[in-house]
Amino acid sequence: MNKRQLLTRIDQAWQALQQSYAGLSDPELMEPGVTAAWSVRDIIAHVTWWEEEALTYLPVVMAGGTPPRYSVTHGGIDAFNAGMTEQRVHSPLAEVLRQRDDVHRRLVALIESAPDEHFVGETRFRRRLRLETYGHYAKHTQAIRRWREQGVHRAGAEQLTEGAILLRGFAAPGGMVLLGGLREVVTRAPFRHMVTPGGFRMSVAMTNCGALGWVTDRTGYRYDPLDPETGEPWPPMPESFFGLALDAAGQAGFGGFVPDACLINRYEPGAKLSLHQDKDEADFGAPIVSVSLGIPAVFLFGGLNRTDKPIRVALTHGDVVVWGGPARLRYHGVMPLKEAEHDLVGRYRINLTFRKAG
Ligand code: MD3
Ligand code: FE
Repeated sequence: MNKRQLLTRIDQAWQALQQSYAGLSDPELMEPGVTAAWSVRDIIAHVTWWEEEALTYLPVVMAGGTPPRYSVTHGGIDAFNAGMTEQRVHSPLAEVLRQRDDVHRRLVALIESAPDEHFVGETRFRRRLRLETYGHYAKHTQAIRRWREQGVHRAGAEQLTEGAILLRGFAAPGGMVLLGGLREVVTRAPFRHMVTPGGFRMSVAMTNCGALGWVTDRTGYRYDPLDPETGEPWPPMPESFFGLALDAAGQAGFGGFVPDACLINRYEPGAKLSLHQDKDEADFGAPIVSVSLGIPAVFLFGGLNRTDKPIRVALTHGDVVVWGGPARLRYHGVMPLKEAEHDLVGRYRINLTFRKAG
């Protein structure tokens, strides 16, 4: 395993850990009892504490020195862990989360800058890194998953399946601002009915904003920096769109999500979207954030095979779903819309999907 592979492994273990508590509310993150008396917040603080330990001593190891044993510095591992919990117990959640990101970023930077010699074979550097960081993320990930499966109730956030987090009404307070942004986008890139490679006109009207736009025509599907109707770049993503996508992804545990594409779908009653996978994007590690506005729809959420029986989820104005991790490549679609009318949006359903396409 070279440095790149090691960084990938660390990142995967790290993302899995973030996923395990995605969608939990602040009070839920503070609930004791996940691992013994520890809350998710305590577990995060614990992991961060160990990463800080690695940050302190890995440079010593790299310089050829021998870091002190835990028994010397902290009276043994159990005492170390207990002392950590004691110290962090009063730090506010926001502070713990800030530290989590800050320390982890510094750890990754340290590994990136470490000379290659430390990655050849089972070096002291590698051993110490594994024991103090990624080697024990999985244990905590599993503990949090098990705790959640035991049926915790969350207000507002609902896990549909692993990796699919429904934030009911999340976008509703900003609905009018979003629709203002949409108006600006469609004056420059109007809704149009695209044609599939098979020659069918889609019942859903589409447009895009952001650096890349999803398009389909007789030649196939692709992301394109230019709107084929105008030859111009797609309109920029309105700030309200971008901010919402980041907030929702953050709520669902995808802190670093930076979308470069927003596909906008417009459904009239009767319009539908057949079961499909979203796989034209470059990086399936990034989630997709979808925002529903206007009249309600029944969303179909299937499995990894087209023939897997989908579950049905009613999505209505303001609902946001974040699809990541194991849910990212599931088949999904939208049932034909029923006739309805919405106060702000009229006889339409608008769906924004934010993606990292390039
Ligand atoms: C599940 N749009 O534009 S958004 C699409 O409501 C699309 O307009 C639907 O599917 C709509 O491609 C659904 C929800 C969605 C988007 C991407 C997903 C669900 C997903 C990717 C993987 C799994
Ligand atoms: Fe899709």
